[in-house]
Amino acid sequence: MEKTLSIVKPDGVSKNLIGEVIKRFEQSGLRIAALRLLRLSRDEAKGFYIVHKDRPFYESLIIFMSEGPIVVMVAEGNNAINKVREIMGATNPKDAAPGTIRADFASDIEHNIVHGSDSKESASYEIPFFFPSIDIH
Ligand code: 3AN
Repeated sequence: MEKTLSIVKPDGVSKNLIGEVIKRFEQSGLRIAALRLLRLSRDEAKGFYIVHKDRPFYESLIIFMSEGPIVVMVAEGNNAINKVREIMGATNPKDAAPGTIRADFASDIEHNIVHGSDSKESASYEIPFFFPSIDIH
């Protein structure tokens, strides 16, 4: 069993897609092991995306990710990290496979509805960023 951190980003929450994202995860056999709705401060968003600090889109990403509430969750299952990334689709919705969340709902490469950890290493930073182990069930 593997765990991954997923986020319904501010655009996903404002488009009423919280249930849609969770439904797709659950229907693929993943189990939701932890769940919260919260709003990131600017500093928290910077900390979460610290790996991107030197990328040209970093500042814009921080503004976007702190502009409204998000839903953060831990999804668990076989091959959960890759499974969530398959359900999300490619970062740029123009490249996302038909039927993926980003192909169906994302407006552009930045406003792309969902986040999912991209490796075991990322998941092991991102899960405890939001959830102490006592809150993962
Ligand atoms: P993914 O979310 O598919 O793992 P990352 O980790 O490369 O993609 O990027 C993190 C987030 O940064 C993306 N979800 C997106 O919101 C934003 N982002 C990535 N690349 C760009 C870009 N070229 N221009 C603007 N925003 C970007």
